[in-house]
Amino acid sequence: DVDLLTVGEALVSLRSPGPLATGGTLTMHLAGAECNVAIGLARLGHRAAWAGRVSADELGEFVLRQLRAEGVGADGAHRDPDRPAGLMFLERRTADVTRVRYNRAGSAGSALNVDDLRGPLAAGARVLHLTGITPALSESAREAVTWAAREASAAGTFVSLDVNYRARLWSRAAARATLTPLAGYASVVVASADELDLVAEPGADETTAAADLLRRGVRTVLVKLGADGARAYTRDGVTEAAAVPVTAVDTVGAGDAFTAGYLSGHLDRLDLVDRLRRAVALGAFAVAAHGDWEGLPRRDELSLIAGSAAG
Ligand code: KDG
Repeated sequence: DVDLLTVGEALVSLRSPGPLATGGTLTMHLAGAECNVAIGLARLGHRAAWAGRVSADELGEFVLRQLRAEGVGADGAHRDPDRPAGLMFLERRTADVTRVRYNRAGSAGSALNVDDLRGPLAAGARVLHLTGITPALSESAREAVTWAAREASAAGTFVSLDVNYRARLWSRAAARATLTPLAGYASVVVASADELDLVAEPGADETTAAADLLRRGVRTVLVKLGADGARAYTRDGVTEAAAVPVTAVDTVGAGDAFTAGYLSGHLDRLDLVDRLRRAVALGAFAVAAHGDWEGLPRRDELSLIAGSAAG
């Protein structure tokens, strides 16, 4: 058994320090929300595994090497001989504005299907982590994620869902139609405030949406508030955590780091307040460094950022 299994699309991210249209030097990085979470957990010493499809070329090899270098199990990765790697371009337009574009339609990752996940799921995991990105990629990916959530929850596995709405991939209505039922399989749902109504009634406010999720069996609803920290709703009420004040240089990946911190706390059986403290600490590490996951801490570095839940 691994501690955490996650499934999704690993992207090759090409970063430009200035406007893409003017060209110049790009740097190549691994990206993908689920990979970021897996790396966050592996850095903290948990056994994390990732499953998905990668291209059968150098870019697919790059993805696997990066995952392995970070200690993430990738035995559940399928190499797709027919489809290319999904790409993400990140251009820095101003000191604090970055713009993202995807070249991922028809990618290897988007061809994920139920059969790809049978082996990894059967191998067992304490936590199955899913995001609302993967089901937006294709019909087979949507089926695969829904199947995995249903199987894992029926087997009593702790399922985590980060809504992660991506407007470039699907409409809010399409996302709601898939993600609302998906959330019903989850033990923990993570969302930013403006994503909550994608897993509840359209237009539901935060309290109503959280209450609705708890009624449907979700144990914890986590609302990410960025620089304002986070709120957790459980049957026992609402718990708040302040963000750790740091200078933010790159917010991409912060939500994934937050989720990784929370799930690490869950695996370590911390209480809610300490799970949230670890979540906001990892969020702070992520925003204070460039890259989706490069700045995430090892366990002995947790205490580097004041206020973080060490140990
Ligand atoms: O959360 C960071 C992700 O957005 C990034 O790594 C790319 O997975 C990604 C996506 O689909 O946007």
